[in-house]
Amino acid sequence: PPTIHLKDYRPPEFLIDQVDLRFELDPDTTQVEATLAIRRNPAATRGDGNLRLDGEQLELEYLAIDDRPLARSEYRVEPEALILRRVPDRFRLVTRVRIHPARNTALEGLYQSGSMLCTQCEAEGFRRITYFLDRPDVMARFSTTLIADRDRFPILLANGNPGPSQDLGDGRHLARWDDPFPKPCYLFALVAGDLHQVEDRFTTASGREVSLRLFVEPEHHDQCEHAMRSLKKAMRWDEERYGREYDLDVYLIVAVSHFNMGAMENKGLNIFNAKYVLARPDTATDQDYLGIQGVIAHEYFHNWTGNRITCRDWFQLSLKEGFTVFRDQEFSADMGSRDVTRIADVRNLRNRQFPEDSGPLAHPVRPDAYIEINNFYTATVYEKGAELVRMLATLLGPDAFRRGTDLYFARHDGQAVTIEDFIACLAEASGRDLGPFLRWYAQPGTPELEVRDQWEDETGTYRLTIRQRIPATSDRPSSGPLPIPVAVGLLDAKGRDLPLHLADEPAPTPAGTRVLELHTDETSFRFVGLAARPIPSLLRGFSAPVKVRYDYSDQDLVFLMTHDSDGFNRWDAAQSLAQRLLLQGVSEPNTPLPSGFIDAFRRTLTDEDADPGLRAEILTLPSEAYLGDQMETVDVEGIHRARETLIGQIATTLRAELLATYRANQDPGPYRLTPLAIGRRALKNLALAYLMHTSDDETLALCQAQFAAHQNMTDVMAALRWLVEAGGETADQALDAFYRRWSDDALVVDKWFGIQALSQRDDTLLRVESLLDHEAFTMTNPNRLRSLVGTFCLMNQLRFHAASGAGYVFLVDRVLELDPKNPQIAARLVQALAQWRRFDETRRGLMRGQLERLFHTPDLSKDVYEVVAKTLG
Ligand code: BAL
Ligand code: ZN
Repeated sequence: PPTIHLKDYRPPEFLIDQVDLRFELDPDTTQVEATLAIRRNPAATRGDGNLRLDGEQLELEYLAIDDRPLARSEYRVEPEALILRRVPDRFRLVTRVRIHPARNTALEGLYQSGSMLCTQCEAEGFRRITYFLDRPDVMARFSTTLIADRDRFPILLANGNPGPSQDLGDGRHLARWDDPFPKPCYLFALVAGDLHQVEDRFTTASGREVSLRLFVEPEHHDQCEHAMRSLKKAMRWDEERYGREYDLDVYLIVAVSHFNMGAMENKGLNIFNAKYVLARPDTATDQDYLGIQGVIAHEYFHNWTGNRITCRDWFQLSLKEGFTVFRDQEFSADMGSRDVTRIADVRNLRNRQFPEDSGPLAHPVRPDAYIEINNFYTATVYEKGAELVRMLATLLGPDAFRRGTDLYFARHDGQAVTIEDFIACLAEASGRDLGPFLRWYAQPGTPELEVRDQWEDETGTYRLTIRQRIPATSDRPSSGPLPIPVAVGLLDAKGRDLPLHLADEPAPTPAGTRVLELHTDETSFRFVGLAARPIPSLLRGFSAPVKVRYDYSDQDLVFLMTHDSDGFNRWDAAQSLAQRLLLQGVSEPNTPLPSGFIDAFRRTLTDEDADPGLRAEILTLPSEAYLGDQMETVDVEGIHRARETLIGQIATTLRAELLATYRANQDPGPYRLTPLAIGRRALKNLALAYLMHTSDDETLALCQAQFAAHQNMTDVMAALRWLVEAGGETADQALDAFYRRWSDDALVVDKWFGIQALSQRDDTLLRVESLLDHEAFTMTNPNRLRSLVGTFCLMNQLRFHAASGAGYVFLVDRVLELDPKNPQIAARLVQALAQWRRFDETRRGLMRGQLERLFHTPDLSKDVYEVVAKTLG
């Protein structure tokens, strides 16, 4: 398959100003008539006079230019295109095609989910609906007419504002929608179904009344409140933080059961994976609630960062995704605990993006080549992209950053633009030269900062020297030094922040954090006026997506973990120390713990003054996969053993404190979603996890009681997790009871599959294999597939990487089964093998064998082919 390159970008030769779509909807065969007002683009160079429209799996029935049906000699149909010969400079094209939603298992274009019909067009799904210039820099006004059976599809939705509707008298009805805002076709959407509607209202800052409507399958009518509340908060926040108002009369969200991604920001009609809409305290965990709040906000924020201003081409994907993730992260931080939110975001980055950035699928935040764009909806484009925008915000400061985004919205509204356009607005508004910052968008790999320091007692001077090192990637020279904001604080022996006085400045800045800027390979900062050698707190709040190397002693880390005023760095110090101990434990299993470690754990556990959510994070050990990523060669069993040993030591030594913490954080009251309530549940369940490590009768009874009490899904899942891990009859009984209770709620059943796939028991693969035959398992629902197969292969390092290689065979069997049906999800699963070179020789060989088995399969999708080819290298 061909590779598409950024350097080959050319403006479109033709533009489309107006699109009128008419759908006669039916799951088996839907007829789509498109009327396109097309004209030559004056800004583009003239080609051969032909017009090539994208189209896949379309059955062409009718084709006319300016009302004149075309003769066979005037056009050609190819598998992925319709080519019109010698078209006029301006004309009206009418096409009519037939498509088959019920047969669409790829879930791109128009497809059936349960009894409803819905669409997913990003990135290139619109070409499966009608012939079109399916590229984001072609922006058109759309009107959509939907015709369908009134009983089966009483609700008919599309983008924009509702227009007239009509009963057609033959059992069918018609609805019309008009979107006044020009948009690329990837933002097109329609939904038809028999859905329950929840309605609310929002008055924008300028007094515009907006009707907010959430549509769900009828049985979920009582799981919508949280999503609606989150939407209203997000709308207000975007007005206050970015001056962005909503612009249509209605804002629609539809929850669907079959969805490849999390959600989709279609103009005025967001389509969501039901997982990111539905919640009730007894069905959804705290993490689900927070995920919904974040994704609802994310899709809403896209209305400005993505829709009103979109991407010129798909290489610019991070223009909308990086910025929008940054916006949703900040929203979540404002709604909850800022430290805990930041920790979760950074953990996610380190667990998912760092490995990606050092492996065979590494790519810059703005990739320069792809085979299948669906493979680039990655942690790098999204989460590292968000870190880049965060650094820009840090470098500019809040006022200049806001001036810059205001300028961006004013200047580029209604346009399809590039990352340079965005950076230019920030540069202009701040007066800063951000040219070098663009290197961040072109440079793959995680930079490292080597930090050295020097103390001069006689002058009270402390010097920090920071060298940046950009990892070499095989095919790319380093692009030069990166601008890096490094937030630091200096602590005195009591743990207080010191005033920071740089030698070349007239006066110190007040005690606290300040941002040092790196612009060259190596930079020194001289702090003066200090009474004693300080302890540095580096990269506070994770001010840049880098790895810091500084030679902290164990005692320094214990000190920072218990004293740093920066909550994020307290966590990070604990992580560094735990990582050090665990990796030592892998190579030398009987090394005693450093003095003060358990004590620091105890103090954190019992520190009633600190945020319980933050305490829970500090006391959570790094995951096995993360530890693996820190090793030259991943020692699967060694890591597991070391981690279990440390958990055991903590659980045994601190048993009394853990029990007391568990009891003190029980909350018999109604479920609340405050940061404090969430934090207390997290701390209690962390204590339970440690206690269940020994699973004696007392803790087993606690765990069973928590499971049976069914206070809320957070507590139930925490208990079930450890009951399953304990195994035996209690595990089976709990799993049976859970399934019986929830077999009608698909999202809860997903949890049931997931928890079994996550188990570290040695029969997990056998269990997962037998669950493939369970009545509730299906490969055709992406959530279900991810919950069982995805969880096992991507989140269970110990069992997926069993030395026998059985996990690898299992994975590739599933990928081969799935690829012809849903290549997008198949390609995601293959990524479980991306790190194959990092394992021992035996596992390497086994993984390579399975990758080659895939590679030699005929008719592989572009999606899977690209991942496999790059992974094999
Ligand atoms: N645009 C794809 C889904 C999302 O990032 O919101
Ligand atoms: Zn997005």
